[in-house]
Amino acid sequence: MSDLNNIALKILNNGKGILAADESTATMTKRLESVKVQSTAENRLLFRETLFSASGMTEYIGGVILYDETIKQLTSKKNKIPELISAMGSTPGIKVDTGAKVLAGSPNEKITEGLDGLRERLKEYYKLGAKFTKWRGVYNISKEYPSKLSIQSNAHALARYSSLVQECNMVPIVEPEVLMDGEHSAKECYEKTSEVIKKCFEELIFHKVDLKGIILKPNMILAGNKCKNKISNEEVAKLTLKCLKDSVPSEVPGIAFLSGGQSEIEATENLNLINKFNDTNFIMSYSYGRALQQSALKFWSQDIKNFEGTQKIFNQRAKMNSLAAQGKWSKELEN
Ligand code: 5MM
Repeated sequence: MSDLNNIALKILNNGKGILAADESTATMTKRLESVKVQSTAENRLLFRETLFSASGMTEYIGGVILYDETIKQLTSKKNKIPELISAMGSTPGIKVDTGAKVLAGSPNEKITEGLDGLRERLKEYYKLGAKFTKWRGVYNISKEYPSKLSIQSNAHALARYSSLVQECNMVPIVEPEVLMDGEHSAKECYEKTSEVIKKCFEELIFHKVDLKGIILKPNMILAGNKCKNKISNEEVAKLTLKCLKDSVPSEVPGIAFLSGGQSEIEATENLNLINKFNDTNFIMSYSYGRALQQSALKFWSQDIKNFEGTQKIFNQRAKMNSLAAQGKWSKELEN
């Protein structure tokens, strides 16, 4: 087994998943302001350090995706953040894209940037302790979107990123996120997501990426948030599995879903059903941002020094998702 495959498995094995704490400063500011906390570097660190030192990290979180600011910050005890994460038994990772920008030629769509100088930045992150990385391509659905141009150019960027990351001995998380914003049906989400993922793998293979050494981070198949015809959680799980079985090569060791704006419980319930019905060899786990942090952030904002209370809430969410990653969750366990 290759080193990269071992890292991917260590992150996702035994019901573990990923904490996506890689919000850029702009996004983190929105999150903090939504709970009326000032977005200073100290407060961003305080919240994140509170989560990273929670006991749930050891049991349920196999990897943490950091943002550039965080990976360079020191904890209150003057330790390096990646060292804290490793000491908790988890694996530090880093978001390396520089954000989604307007796509020239199709101004209503986005292309993710960050390839220039990436090889040098990767070496720096590796030295700082990162063992895996993340890059997110974003696609919106409407009658004419995502366009072929957006599907092709984001897949190309994800593949170039992945080959550079593997060259630097880290595991790339490949995140093509088809957004849930809009009126589209689940069927449209299924079709567009399948097209997006298939194109990503076509490019990954073309760029000679070792598929055993990546983690795929896709969206689940959901009806748009403004669609009148919602589907059941069982249908979400079945369609998601059907889409992935059909578009992901069997060498890929693991799939870690993003939550994409689902509520905490919805994201847990859907993951649980996916695992109950899972008839593939893929590990199906989580790489949640909002669905792991929302309640903890709300509680923390009431008293930013209440570490234990905040950690208790985070531990519970992490535990519920870990059970869901094994198909062992039920609603009753939430109370
Ligand atoms: C944590 O949020 C990440 C994006 O941050 P920026 O928009 O500030 O770059 C995001 O990539 C995240 O990792 C995934 O979308 C998963 O997060 P959710 O909240 O959808 O589970």
